[in-house]
Amino acid sequence: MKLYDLELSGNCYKVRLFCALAGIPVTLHPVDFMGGEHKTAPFLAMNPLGELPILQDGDVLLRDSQAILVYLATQYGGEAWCPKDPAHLAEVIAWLSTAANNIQHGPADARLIELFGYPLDKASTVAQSDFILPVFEAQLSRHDWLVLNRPTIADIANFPYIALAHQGGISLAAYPAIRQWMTRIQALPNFIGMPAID
Ligand SMILES: N[C@@H](CCC(=O)N[C@@H](CS)C(=O)NCC(=O)O)C(=O)O
Repeated sequence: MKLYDLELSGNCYKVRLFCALAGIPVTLHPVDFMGGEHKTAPFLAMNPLGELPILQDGDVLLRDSQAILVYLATQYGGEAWCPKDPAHLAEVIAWLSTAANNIQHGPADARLIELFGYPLDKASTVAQSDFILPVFEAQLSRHDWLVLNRPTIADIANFPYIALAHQGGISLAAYPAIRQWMTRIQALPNFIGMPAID
């Protein structure tokens, strides 16, 4: 199994992290992102959106970190990381959607501005963070994990860009339950970090 990867990408990291936690062997294929390799014809043939990560597992070729987590968890993880019953599965998907929307357009985009100079609207990323982080804080004040009473791909999908929020100038000081949840994730067996996440 091959992951087309970028070390500094939180979206790639969530796949690397999940593979480590679930014990799924994966070969990393680092992509020359700054050189625009992900926008070349062979890459656009794999992902017309021109984005990383991309996962190749035999004949299966997948884009989007959330979709990749669903595939890996259901193909290789049984029900441990992704419940099958419809109500809980839908809850997981709601949090995956939150990762791709609110967290992406909040702390993740704030980091893109501060770290990589992307021409995005900083005020909008701060407003989005101010909206969504209290939602996480409320949920995690009542529960150790986002869904069910155990870690699932819902936690893994949201963790990276919340843990990297400081790089976008978004403080987690007002969110003690989020910080405790991050500590719980970092204590999971076989946890791996990335630059700026120990
Ligand atoms: N929803 C996608 C977003 C992927 C994404 O935006 N990836 C970034 C790297 S973190 C990328 O490749 N961006 C392309 C670019 O900025 O040109 C996912 O979760 O995988």
